[in-house]
Amino acid sequence: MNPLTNCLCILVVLAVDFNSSNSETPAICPGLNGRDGRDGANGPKGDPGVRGEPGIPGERGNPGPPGKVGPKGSPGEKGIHGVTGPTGYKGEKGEIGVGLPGGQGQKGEKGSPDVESAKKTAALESRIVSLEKNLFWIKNALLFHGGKQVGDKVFVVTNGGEENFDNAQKTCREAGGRLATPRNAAENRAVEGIIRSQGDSKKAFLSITDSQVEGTFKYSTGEIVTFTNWNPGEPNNNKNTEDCAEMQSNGKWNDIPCSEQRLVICEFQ
Ligand code: FUC
Ligand code: CA
Repeated sequence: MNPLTNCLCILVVLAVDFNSSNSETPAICPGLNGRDGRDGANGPKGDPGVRGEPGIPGERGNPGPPGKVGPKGSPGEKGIHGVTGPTGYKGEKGEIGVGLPGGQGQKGEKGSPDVESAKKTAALESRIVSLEKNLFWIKNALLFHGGKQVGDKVFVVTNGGEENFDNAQKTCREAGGRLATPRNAAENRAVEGIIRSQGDSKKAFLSITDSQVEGTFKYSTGEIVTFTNWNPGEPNNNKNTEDCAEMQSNGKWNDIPCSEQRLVICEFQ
């Protein structure tokens, strides 16, 4: 049957079916297709397929979040020694040390008399230079501390304490000097200046007494004094008790009892 014929048959069937409840198929048309049959039972499992070709690799994904900090690694091997740095600045000069005297050197060989004496002379000269240096700074220290120099004599007052004549004399002798003995106007002025530096009412003993012969004043060396600067009317041996001499802050002298307490000014020469 061609499609047109078949279509007409369907129309006819539909028309007949529409006017009659009889579902019997008229003989003039071929029957309609039946309903689909039920699904058949599952077939047997197929053979495994052939492994396909590997696909094309996908695009690289975004980097993931940073991972946790890992445990501390063990120390690495010691590196190679670095390049030596530049030399540092020179340090400040240190304080003068106090060395112990060195041991005695070995005895030298005997030289000729000329060589021996030249060596001795050189050694002595070296010692003189050293002594002169010491003398220079010792004198400077004394002058710095209120001492006064006249020629090669230096006058120095003790710590300001006052003593009787015997003790004052002892103090100066123990220091390697003697009580002040001004032998001229310049030396007198030097002692006067030191007394004034201690106060206008201060007075100091001089190394001059008339203990041996009343009225005859002598230095501690036993010589009779050749220079004096007595106050008018002095020495008067007041109350017959005055055998020692003092200098007042005006530079003038007066005789007083040796038991009095006075400043101690020593001279070193
Ligand atoms: C004068 C001095 C004495 C004493 C007396 C207070 O007579 O001559 O030495 O200083 O004053
Ligand atoms: Ca007197």
